[in-house]
Amino acid sequence: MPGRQPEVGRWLAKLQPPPRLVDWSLFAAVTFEAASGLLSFLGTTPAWVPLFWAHRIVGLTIILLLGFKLARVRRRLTDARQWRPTTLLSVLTLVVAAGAITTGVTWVFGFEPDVPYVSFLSIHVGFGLLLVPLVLFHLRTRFRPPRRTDFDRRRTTMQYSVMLVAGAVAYRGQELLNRTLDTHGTNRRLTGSQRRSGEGNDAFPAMSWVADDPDPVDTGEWSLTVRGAVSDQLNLDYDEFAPETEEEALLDCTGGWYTVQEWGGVRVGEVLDAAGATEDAAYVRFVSVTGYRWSLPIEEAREALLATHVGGERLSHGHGAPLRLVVPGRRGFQWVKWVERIDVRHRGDPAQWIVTLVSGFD
Ligand SMILES: Nc1nc2c(c(=O)[nH]1)N[C@H]1C(S)=C(S)[C@@H](COP(=O)(O)O)O[C@H]1N2
Ligand SMILES: [Mo]
Repeated sequence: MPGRQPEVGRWLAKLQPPPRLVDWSLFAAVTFEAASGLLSFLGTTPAWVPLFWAHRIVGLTIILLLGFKLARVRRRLTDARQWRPTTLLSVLTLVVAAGAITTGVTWVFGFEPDVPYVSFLSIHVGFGLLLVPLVLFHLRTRFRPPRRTDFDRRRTTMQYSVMLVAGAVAYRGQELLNRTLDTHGTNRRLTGSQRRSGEGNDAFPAMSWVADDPDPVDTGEWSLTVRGAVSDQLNLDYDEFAPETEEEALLDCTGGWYTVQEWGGVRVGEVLDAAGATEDAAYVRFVSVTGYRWSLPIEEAREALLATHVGGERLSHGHGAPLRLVVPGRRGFQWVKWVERIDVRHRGDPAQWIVTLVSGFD
């Protein structure tokens, strides 16, 4: 079909923002992706849906922006005489960007290639986080802020609207394709996590956030300490935890899977009442034998469960025996396993964000 190619070319050229704007948009998009990706780790409820959508759409526009950029700098990469030391950094940035995009796209199509030690989605997260400093360095080596002339109210608005709409259409298309082909990619909840079905310990993976991997805890020697803003500090043995409350709750891991299980245990509220939490207590912190910890506002903590059982079975070591936290409505990383201490406190615990990342490294 003669004449077709130039037609598409002209069309794309119209869509293409000025070079400086493309570069800065890439930086903005990558930063947005890292921030929204990290923030999405907290999301579990329908209120979070717009964030997940934004992450998908902006992620897909990066493909277009990268295309513009590559078309422009192609010769700097293919012509060896134009290589500079910073070219290596540029190539590395490109490779990492391609890694983030392919793992993201692979993921939404429901493929989960088996990789040792980590979940496939974590590789996407790794690429994404690496990309932010790389793009920042890349931008620094050729720092040229956008100028007024780069912006044209009508043209710029048109270009960015088309890119975002293209991203949204591509994502919708992927959803429809997934449904038509009936891939695993359809079997997900709003966070993108895929279902693990079945009941009990073997129905879902045992996950550690980063490096937590304690030896099995001897229930005979274990006890739960409750201390802090309480009238009576407690030391509770395993026998005191008959699984008197049964509750169905959904565990959604940021590694990209979820499971619905029947958890058996004791309400945190009962333990707090037994210890006599003081009037001014505001937060409850759950601490693992590994040092891993998380805090919840006391009202929410009261409703949480200290579980000894899952699907009618005693918890296995991997799932946090003898005792683990079950907090419906919170992402999996906050469901502390191998709990050995509860601190009743007056304030929250910002350091928990660091502690969960480094606990388990000796
Ligand atoms: N002490 C401790 N608790 C932990 C973790 C951990 O690494 N250490 N990982 C969390 C993460 S990321 C998830 S998704 C859930 C997984 O629970 P599971 O191993 O029973 O599937 O436990 C959470 N509790
Ligand atoms: Mo997780």
